[in-house]
Amino acid sequence: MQTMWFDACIFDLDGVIVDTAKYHFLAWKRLADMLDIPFSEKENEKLKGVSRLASLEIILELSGKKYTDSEKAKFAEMKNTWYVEFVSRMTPSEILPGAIELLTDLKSHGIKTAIGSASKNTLLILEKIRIKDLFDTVTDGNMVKSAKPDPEIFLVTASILNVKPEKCIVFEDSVAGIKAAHKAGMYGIGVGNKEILIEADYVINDLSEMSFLKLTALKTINQ
Ligand code: B16
Ligand code: MG
Repeated sequence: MQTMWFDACIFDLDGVIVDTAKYHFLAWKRLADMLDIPFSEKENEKLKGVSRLASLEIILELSGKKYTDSEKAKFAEMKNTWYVEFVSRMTPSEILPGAIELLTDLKSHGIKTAIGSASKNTLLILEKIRIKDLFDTVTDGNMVKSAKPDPEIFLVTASILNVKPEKCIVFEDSVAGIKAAHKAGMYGIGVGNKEILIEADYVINDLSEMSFLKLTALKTINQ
């Protein structure tokens, strides 16, 4: 059998498989409005791929005020309750273009697939969109201590899959996620805007632009 330069593909969830970023934004915006903090889509970009508490810190910094840890915990819980209300109404129709086709293609060629998401709501989302069977493993924010751009989430995923980091490809929509992939020693494909994902090794608009065959041609290895 031909040796591939990659053995596994790790997919971020929010912004790659589903567009939950819009629900995160609506829930954070509600909190920001409640606290009189100016918050727009532009500031929201910085929250992509970042953990819940780190996202809250970024928003609270915009207020210039200090909050206690118990206030912060309460705000994070409020935001999550609103977010979960949106997510609970999700259906498989919200799976982004090309996701099912690419996952099926990869599996038919023996490539391992995984989710590597910072979200603690990953399992709920996967259940709602009924796609979990297409992944060999799911690693989420409940399983790691450090959030992206720390590489922990991707290194844990690679270790569960029993694949070397250098043989993993990460699909990410966030700057923090591409940094995390690189720190893990993995190839990082940006999904989204080229001007934002400048550090990515390659950028696509969505997963419908990628296939097993295209991936094999992306990088040649000297061995
Ligand atoms: P939760 P990903 C990330 O998911 C989101 O991009 C980020 O905006 C969110 O704050 C984070 O999950 C935590 O989500 O509050 O549901 O635990 O992009 O890594 O799939
Ligand atoms: Mg994401």
